Amino acid sequence: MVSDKELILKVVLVGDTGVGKTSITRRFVHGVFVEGYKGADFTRISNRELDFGGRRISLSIFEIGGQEKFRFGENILYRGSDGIMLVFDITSEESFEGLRDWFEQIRSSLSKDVPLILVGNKYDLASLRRVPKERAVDYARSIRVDYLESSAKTGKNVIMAFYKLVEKILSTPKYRT
Ligand code: G3D
Ligand code: MG
Repeated sequence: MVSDKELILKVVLVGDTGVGKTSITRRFVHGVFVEGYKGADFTRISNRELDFGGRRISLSIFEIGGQEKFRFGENILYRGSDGIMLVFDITSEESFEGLRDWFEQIRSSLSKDVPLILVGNKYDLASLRRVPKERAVDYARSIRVDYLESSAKTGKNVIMAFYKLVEKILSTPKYRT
């Protein structure tokens, strides 16, 4: 039976505190950037509907709070995830180094074939860059994921990052039509 039922996908943003998970999500959901918005880095959920090649999709966007990094082994917050956006800040080497622990946690919590994308945020601050693009590209290659640089401030590549992730999710056997 053909159904026009909305497909609900759970996507999760992870990365150290301050990398811009909330700002990326706000940019994507509300189209705005709120300067100097000091939100606590808690786990949050928001939603956005989108049309993907005629398919109605409702994205449940989870931001996993920075403090969750210190939980070792399986983390139930990932349960049911369809895709993961691994975020760091290109002006913070520490946030890039932090990816290792996040990646390990994802691997302990989810099956290996859950789609993942790596995002280097704060591209508008490229003059303060601490993580050379080649380094990020090399890392992305080593974990076999795509790499994008975004700015929640200007909006660059924010929609693209979500679309690329959704595209990857929809190409997995679970969702392929
Ligand atoms: P988090 O949810 O990952 O913890 P936030 O990160 O979204 O709260 O962002 C942390 C800080 O980085 C915020 O600044 C926010 O405005 C800033 N930020 C997020 N994305 C960008 C970006 O693309 N460019 C620039 N220039 N700044 C960004 P404050 O000052 O509130 O700490
Ligand atoms: Mg946050």
